[in-house]
Amino acid sequence: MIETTAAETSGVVLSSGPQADLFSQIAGNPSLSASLWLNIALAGLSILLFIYMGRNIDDPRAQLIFVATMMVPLVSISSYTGLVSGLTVSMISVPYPGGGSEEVLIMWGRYLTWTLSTPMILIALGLLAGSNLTKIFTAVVTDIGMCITGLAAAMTTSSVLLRWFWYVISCAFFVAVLYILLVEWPADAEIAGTDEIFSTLKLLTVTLWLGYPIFWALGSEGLALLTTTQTSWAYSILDIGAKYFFAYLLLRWVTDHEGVIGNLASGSLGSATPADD
Ligand code: RET
Repeated sequence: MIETTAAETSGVVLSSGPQADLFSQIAGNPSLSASLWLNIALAGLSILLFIYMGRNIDDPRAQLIFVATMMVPLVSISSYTGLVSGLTVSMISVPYPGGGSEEVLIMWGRYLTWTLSTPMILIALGLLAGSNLTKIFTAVVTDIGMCITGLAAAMTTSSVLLRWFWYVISCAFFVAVLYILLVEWPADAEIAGTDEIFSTLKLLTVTLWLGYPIFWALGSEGLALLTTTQTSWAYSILDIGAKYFFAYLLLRWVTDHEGVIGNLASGSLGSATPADD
């Protein structure tokens, strides 16, 4: 028998099954939905704005920064589309430290897509700082380690201890990323002559990125002091700053200072050479 649902008559064709149930659960919670749709809208606007801002960039290193930065809203719009559609979320029985467990909606797609978006942010920052390839590689692989083990933490249901052990492993990877951001790249950026913009972006990045593990611990994946909707809003707001605002500041600077980036490239990707070297 073919049933006609409200969604079908309104133009959204729904099938039945677990994914459709998750879709309905999200769509039926206006605040949760808004936390996701807001990011889809902002990612879309950012993509259009950034294409416009980058239209005249000629220098290859500046273009590379531009491409890496453009990927951030592109991954984000895909990520949030996965979440609203019910594709990358699941009901998971989360064990809590106090004992007992609860069936909660886990947005695991976030951790998966951070694996693609956060390396782009780091590549852009590393290129801006005039970093060498070794440091960029190290930042990227430790960051991917952080995201994948964060995904493992969110998805482990067998043991509360192992769930938090994954969390600790993820934090250890994060420490390596923070070290490069706070110690290695500021020194490179000073030599490269990009230290002013680098220190602004470093401060923004480090402050906002620290919010993610904090909200993971407080949210429905961790101690459940926050509801799923509150956790989702926390990540969505952090994302707005860490992705679109970050990318806007970076691209605005790159378009205004293409020459500085161009001089950096006169060495190679491997060296942080002074602008007039
Ligand atoms: C998790 C939980 C486990 C411990 C740590 C985490 C860190 C996540 C971070 C995410 C940053 C995401 C950004 C996304 C933009 O697209 C995985 C939450 C350390 C730092 C900036």
